[in-house]
Amino acid sequence: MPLRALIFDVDGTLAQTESEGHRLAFNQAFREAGLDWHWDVARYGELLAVTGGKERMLADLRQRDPAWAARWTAGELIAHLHRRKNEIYAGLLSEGRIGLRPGVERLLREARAAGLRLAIASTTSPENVFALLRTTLGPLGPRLFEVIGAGDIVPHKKPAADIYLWVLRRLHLAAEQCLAIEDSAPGLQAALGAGLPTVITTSEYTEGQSVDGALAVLDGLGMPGAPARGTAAAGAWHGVVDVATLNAWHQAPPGA
Ligand code: XBP
Ligand code: MG
Repeated sequence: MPLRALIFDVDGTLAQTESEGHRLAFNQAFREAGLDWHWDVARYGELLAVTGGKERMLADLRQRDPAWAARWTAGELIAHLHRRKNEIYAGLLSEGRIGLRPGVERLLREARAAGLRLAIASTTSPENVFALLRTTLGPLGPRLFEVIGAGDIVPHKKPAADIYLWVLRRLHLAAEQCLAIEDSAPGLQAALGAGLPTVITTSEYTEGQSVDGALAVLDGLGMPGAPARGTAAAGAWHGVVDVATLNAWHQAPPGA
């Protein structure tokens, strides 16, 4: 089946948003609320195993203080912290502190020119996705994507396949007509669970994660003069991931 659409993950894939974006915003929200919580880079890396900001805070609190976490006011606090964290995160984006990863804008442009449809499947809150697309691609950035699936619109976040299945339904496409681009093991599990062939571009926190089953595992999408490196099937691969490359991997998956 010909490739018709690319479905992008957001955090880690479109941009390195976690350590200098979400993490900083969480810590500022904690401080403003008078809490002595602080997530350093290493602790945040561990906590990324829990997808979703609200879920991540609750998991951390459950580990540190299960009695506190069980109180009904914990839910209220977490909802407040999450709202504030997203406001702070939007502020960091509007200061231009986070850009798209190299090769992302190139591939989006090439994909549009080739008539491929574009979509987003993310665990993060919709307002964060829209803010990132606007600050990096301009006010109409979100409109490049025909379907944007994000946050709590599905009952189960990645690694569940729900968000990808939601996006596929709205695209009216079969999984075999699409290709997912992800950066993490939970993201890959979600995409594969929906039947999607998937390319991994590892990010600041996900290098070395177990990503068996991906079409290719690369350190990025690459740019002319700065190729991506990694593996496709069992073999080493380097180059610039363009529409022709994705079509070739999609039609004849490496190692098939
Ligand atoms: C990454 C995530 C998110 C963000 C924070 O999602 O796990 O939880 O860290 O987002 P993805 P919220 O890679 O699927 O885009 O605080 O808005 O939940
Ligand atoms: Mg991700």
